[in-house]
Amino acid sequence: MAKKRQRIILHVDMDQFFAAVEEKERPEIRGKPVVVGADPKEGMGRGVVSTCNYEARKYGVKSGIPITRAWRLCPNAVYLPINYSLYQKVSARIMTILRSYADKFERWGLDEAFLDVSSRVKNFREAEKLAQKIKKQIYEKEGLTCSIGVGPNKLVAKIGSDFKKPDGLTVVRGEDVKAFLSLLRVSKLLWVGRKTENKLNSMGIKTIGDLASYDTSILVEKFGAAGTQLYLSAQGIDNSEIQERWTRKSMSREITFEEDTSDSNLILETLDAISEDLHRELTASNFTFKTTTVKVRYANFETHTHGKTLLFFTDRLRDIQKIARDLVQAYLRPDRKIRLIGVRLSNLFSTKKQMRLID
Ligand code: TTP
Ligand code: MG
Repeated sequence: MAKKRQRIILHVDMDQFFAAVEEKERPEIRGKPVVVGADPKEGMGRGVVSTCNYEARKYGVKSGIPITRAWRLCPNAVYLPINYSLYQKVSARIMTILRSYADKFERWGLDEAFLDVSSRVKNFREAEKLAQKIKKQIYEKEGLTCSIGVGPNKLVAKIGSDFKKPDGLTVVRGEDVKAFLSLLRVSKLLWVGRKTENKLNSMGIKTIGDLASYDTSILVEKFGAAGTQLYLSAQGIDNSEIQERWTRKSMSREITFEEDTSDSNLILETLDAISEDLHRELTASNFTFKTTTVKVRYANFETHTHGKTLLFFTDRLRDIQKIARDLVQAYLRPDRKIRLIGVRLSNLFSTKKQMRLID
């Protein structure tokens, strides 16, 4: 009788992606700390850091912190605005390379992807060689490094790619999964956010190993259905498939205010209304989504976008509204008037097969 074959999954994550692309484009800034995001305006700027290179991370700069804080931490860094169209072009070329190595392929945002290579390699040893080959090809073609995790499922592969960064390669065989996960902090499990982490810590659960040996019934009592998910993840169990998504790219709505405004109530209410609108379109066309991006244009036409990608597809209105409200917070300033706000949902997945369109 044929034994069910173990899957072999790769997760590829580009290193310091936006900053690395910028360094590639501008040899003169190589080796310097580079911060990509809002304009720091000599410490008076608004908005956040999108990403920065490892040189800048040494000073404590990281994704998501206010640009003013980055400026205080590292005034000598090279500050660059986000050049999405450039990153999109580079991303598309990288994704084409990655796709060619996979039986099943799932792109995740601009700089990550899952590859199911189960039928292309015989074992983890060969998978490791394949991963090296992929790293080499991306480096030769694009001059960029990435980190790769190889594991028996998406969960382990994803944690693996983050394990040794930059330019890392981490291979975790099925039999090593529990030992590999056990010493990592619970926050490495992707759906453990700050709140869940605090709650787990207060229960004495710090590492994934602590979680794995915890009483499941108490987890379910405290976290509901998510408790079971937490427990399974802690065991390194994840049966989710790599999903090729043949889908529309995005749907979006934006509104220009009658009069430029800094009234946060008005702005948040408008954002809720846009979210409702999008939610109607989403459900009417049977889509779910993973990425929410808000767009803010100030009175002087300075425009910012900021996005968040969830681990799972959702179509709930409250997810759209909550994420959009969270994302817009960084741009609400009593002293700055907003001209336009918008929301875009992307990473869409059609729940109706016949409606899937070629991406
Ligand atoms: P990440 O893969 O999280 O970060 P990174 O590639 O810059 O660095 P690392 O080496 O740690 O992987 O995100 C990919 C890109 O997405 C990143 O280059 C910029 C963008 N991004 C934002 O715009 N805002 C954010 O809050 C984050 C986390 C990323
Ligand atoms: Mg990355």
